[in-house]
Amino acid sequence: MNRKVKRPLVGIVMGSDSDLPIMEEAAKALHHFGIPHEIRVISCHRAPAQVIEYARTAEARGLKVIIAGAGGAAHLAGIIAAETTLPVIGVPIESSPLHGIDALLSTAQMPGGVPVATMAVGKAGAKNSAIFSAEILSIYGGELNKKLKKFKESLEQEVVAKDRAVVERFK
Ligand code: RP5
Repeated sequence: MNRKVKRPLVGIVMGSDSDLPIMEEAAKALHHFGIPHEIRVISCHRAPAQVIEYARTAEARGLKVIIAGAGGAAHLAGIIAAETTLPVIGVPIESSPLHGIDALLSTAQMPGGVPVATMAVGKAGAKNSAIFSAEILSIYGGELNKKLKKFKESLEQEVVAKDRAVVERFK
């Protein structure tokens, strides 16, 4: 699927363009699964009205999942979750002197009633946010579900290949 011609199903948002090298991992994984997506920079601290507008219009625009990556006092995912009933996945980013522990806690510690599914800090979290989106979108089966199963098998095959290489090297 080409995200330029298909209506986006997943929205990737980030607090700053400095987050892009991390959040590109999410875009790459969505591309791998053929999931149409959009990418936006919308800061909840520097442009809060835009964040609220984005969250309030997301469902009507056809989005099914929103991925929000931010660093520091990372409130982006939380504010979006406050303004939509779509599932929101938060990716904490290690951009401050506290190396992401601040973003992790502020993304994860949401008050009861406003969930944010919090991923790992950094690139692994960004990649997992896309895989988790694919899992949400594939709950009723179909092609995407088959792709996910193939992906899981490929993870095992990679480890098996690495194991063989290490065994061979230390024979
Ligand atoms: C957060 O502040 C952003 O998500 C980013 O991780 C961090 C630094 O932003 P810049 O100062 O690089 O724009 O809001």
